[in-house]
Amino acid sequence: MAYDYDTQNIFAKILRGEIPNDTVLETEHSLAFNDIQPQAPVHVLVIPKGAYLTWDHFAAEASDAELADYSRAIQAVIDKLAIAPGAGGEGYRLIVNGGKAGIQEVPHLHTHILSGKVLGRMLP
Ligand code: DGP
Repeated sequence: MAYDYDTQNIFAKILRGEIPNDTVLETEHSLAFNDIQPQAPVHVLVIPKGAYLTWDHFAAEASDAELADYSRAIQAVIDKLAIAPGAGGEGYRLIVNGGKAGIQEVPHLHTHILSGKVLGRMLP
């Protein structure tokens, strides 16, 4: 499978420190920061530090360490913000858009974590 990763995408620039970000949490292989156009009171993006275009690219080529780190980083944000129902929070939604049909705007894998309001139904 060929994955055409663009090293000039905005999240690659954030990872290189070329543009600033509002960091929520950083791990060895992942970075979480606040979305610049929040769609909810909590809107955090979690990205792998590796050059992965989409979820399928990441799942195919990331190491076990990167895969584990990424899922744990997402959970670490959920824990840090205390949004999990099990932790007394209001709940949350995770979204990963992939490619054209998924309306992925930034071509570097990212998971949206949304919370802080009732989000409404969103399956098409
Ligand atoms: P998506 O449609 O899934 O590719 O969402 C891209 C998200 O990235 C969107 O919610 C806005 C956010 N975003 C775009 N540019 C920047 C940026 O420069 N900084 C931050 N923090 N977020 C950005």
